[in-house]
Amino acid sequence: MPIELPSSLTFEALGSVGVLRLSRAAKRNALDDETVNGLGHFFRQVPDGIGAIVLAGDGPHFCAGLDLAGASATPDLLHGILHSRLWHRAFHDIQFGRVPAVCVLHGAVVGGGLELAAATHVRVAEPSAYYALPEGQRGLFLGGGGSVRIPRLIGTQMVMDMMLTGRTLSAEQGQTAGISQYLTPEGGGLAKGIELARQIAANAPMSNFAIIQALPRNAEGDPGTGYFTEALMAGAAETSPEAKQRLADFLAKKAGKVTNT
Ligand code: 1HE
Repeated sequence: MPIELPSSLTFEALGSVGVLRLSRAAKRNALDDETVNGLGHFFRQVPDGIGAIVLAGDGPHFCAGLDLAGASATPDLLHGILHSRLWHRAFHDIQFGRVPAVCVLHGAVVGGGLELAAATHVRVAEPSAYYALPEGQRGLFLGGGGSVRIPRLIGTQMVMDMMLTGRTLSAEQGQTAGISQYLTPEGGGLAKGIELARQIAANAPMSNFAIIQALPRNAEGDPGTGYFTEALMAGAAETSPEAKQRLADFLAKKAGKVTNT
């Protein structure tokens, strides 16, 4: 059944990979409530047969962050808090969804756009990508989970610097800081994102589930609970029929080796 999406989001299935695009280029893919809700809705209902998602942006920029037109109309404190919680729900469903997401970054990746990218699992950047958190300049604060996720990527001091001084990071600096894991030539981001998503989709689904659900929780939680959860996930993965087949293939010399590419 086709997923109903707002006009600001476009979905295309490419075999085992789904490509979801922010498609509100005229407003630089600024995130209004409809788009944020649409993102959550999509990641809760990733179609069967899709093993990984590529998230990209139409037009000259990945995402200009929060739609400032909508934000300027927030009537009171409670609505402001609830608005942030709406983002939290949607981005939680990206980070802890059924399948991993690869994000392709180009142009402005700012404010809520960087928060969105931080909720995905692998980030690919083109040289035009640049990163900023202009919340301080706009009289705002992070509201899409960025104060939790972005320091874990690049460190609290760097986030503080970006927010206090309005510092912008280039694609190269973002790569060094840990925002992106891959840097491609200009225009090569989508192809790289799809290539990575295909590799991810070829993994056993139980392994991918454990990687996106258990790994970050174990890395950030208390070690005792982490080791216990790890054991549960390891057992679940190891005893899955898919693992049995893959291990048998390796032992029968029918599976690929790990090579130094
Ligand atoms: C927007 C937005 C937006 C563009 N909300 N409408 N985010 C920001 O502070 C970033 C604000 N935007 C910019 O700095 C620039 O627009 C860009 C660097 C992203 C792009 O520049 P450019 O020259 O390519 O485009 P533009 O001409 O500035 O914008 C094109 C249109 O998009 C224009 O509307 P138009 O009707 O005049 O054509 C812009 O008004 C509109 N537009 N960005 C609304 N953000 C959960 S909390 C998160 C808090 C934050 O994200 S704070 C950071 C907000």
